[in-house]
Amino acid sequence: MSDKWWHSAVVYQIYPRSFADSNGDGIGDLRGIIEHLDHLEDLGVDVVWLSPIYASPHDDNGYDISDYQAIDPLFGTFDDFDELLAGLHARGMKLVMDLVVNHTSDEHPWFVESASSTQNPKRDWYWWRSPRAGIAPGAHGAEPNNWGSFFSGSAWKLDPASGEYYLHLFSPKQPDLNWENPEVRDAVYAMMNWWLDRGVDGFRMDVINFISKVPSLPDVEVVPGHLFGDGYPYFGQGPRIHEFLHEMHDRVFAGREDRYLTVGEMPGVTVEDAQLFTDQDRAELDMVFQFEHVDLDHGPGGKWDHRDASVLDLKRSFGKWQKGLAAAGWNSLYWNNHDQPRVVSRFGDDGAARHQSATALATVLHLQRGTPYIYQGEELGMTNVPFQGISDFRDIETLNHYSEAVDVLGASPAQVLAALRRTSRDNARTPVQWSTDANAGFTTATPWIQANPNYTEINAAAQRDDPSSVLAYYRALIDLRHREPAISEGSFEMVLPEHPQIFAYTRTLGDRSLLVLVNLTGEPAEYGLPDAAEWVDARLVLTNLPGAPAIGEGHLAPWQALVISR
Ligand code: TEU
Ligand code: CA
Repeated sequence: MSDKWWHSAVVYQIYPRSFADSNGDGIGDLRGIIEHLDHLEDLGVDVVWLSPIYASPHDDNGYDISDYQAIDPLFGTFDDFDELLAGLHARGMKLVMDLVVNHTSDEHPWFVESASSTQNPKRDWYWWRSPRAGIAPGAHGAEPNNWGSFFSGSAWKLDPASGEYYLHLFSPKQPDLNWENPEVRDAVYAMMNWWLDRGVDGFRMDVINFISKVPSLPDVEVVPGHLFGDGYPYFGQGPRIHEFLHEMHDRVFAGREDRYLTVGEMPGVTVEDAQLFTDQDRAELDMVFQFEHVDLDHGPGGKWDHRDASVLDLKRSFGKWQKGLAAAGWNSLYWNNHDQPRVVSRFGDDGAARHQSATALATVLHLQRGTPYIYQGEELGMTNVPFQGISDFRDIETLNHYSEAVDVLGASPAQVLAALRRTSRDNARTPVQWSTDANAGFTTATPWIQANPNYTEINAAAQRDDPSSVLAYYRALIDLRHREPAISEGSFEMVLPEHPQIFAYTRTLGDRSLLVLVNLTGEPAEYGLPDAAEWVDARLVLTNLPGAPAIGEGHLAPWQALVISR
């Protein structure tokens, strides 16, 4: 495996709407990011992944794009964009844009033309189908197939003018592009090249494993009690997915690939698929976001049906992906993003042991083999939010789930709200907590979504100069990755695989080894190393609990992380 620059890089995800508001409209913007570049440089991250800033009706907070080559005025202008890009590059940081090309907005001119008539030359740029035979258009069951949308309801919307339906795996305002059509692919590649020619450094590709569908769009099994089924077998890793991604690589990145980072967001992808997607010899993608570890606490009923995930569950999942992509391919490493609840509330302890558990979880993730991603506010130990009622939420997925569960399926509002508080994407979307100023220093206006009330304790200003802060610990982890080739290039070996509390592994490169030992529980943990003699002269590299028991004593305090080297 040749050393790629992103092996030692750390990526920071910015969800611009919630990062920093510079013009007092309550919504984050590009100038707000420019005003906080020092925070990113001080943290030491190498790449910024910027969630969509393009023209959008904001039905799904910008993941519904109406012009791929325009900056939405909410976020600013191209002058602001160029200043941000120059500011990042001047600080030695790169900018990766969010590529959302499984679907557009229904207000994109491509869709407006496509929907204007069944004869329009762009009709076949989207998935239009006639109603199911014998059922009146608009009646339940008339949809061309029985797939459900990720945002509740059918994956089809009827266009009364033409009497045909169009496919939307997400919101009705996010019609799926038809990648079978070479004109669609040509237009996407041209747009990607336009952004690369502007100087951006790669793309995070939204649900890119959905772009190849089985063209016959077959029906699926519908679970009793549900109105629609899961079409994933026919749109997840479809028949032409590798062909399309290889073609994209050829048409956009070939000849200059070492400059760029490409990461494909792939819900449901298996490690076997990821081996194919990320094998550099196949010239498809550099890495993927897999979802196995963030689906571990989903019960049989899906994300809103909680089950407790154990430390062993987490170890087995991460261990499988480390092993699966060891020889070829590459892992992305993440706990958080704009779709996931905050990890310290999810797999840690956001109460008394918030600091310890946040830093323990960060240690487990950052020292694995792969490229770590930090989501805005994670470096501060930001937590889930004590949302009171449904009016506190903003996310379309959350609001649609509430109305379907309560209004259609008759579920108890209190039960559904409890599930939303635990799992809603809005937990990740409240303002970054900069200071104890009003609204966490995010805005001088009323923010588009409330700030977490705990900003008075958890904020960047309180941590910036505190060497014992979560922020300082993240800086140390990033610095270690930059300094230690055994972390960026070394092999990974799980240690104590069956220990129910301790997530432990070694990283080895040549005669250099590091041992990472993390107690991922709130109880003390005892352990015995199989090769203890080899670590007797080990040197302490990093710990999240200075003064706690050091290596060789066979026990770890609650949430204690130890990194030692020999
Ligand atoms: O997310 C796709 C995806 O996997 C999410 O629908 C995720 O499964 C869900 O939120 C968790 O239940 C991408 C973007 O990250 C997300 O913000 C968009 O809403 C979605 O695609 C559509 O663009
Ligand atoms: Ca603003």
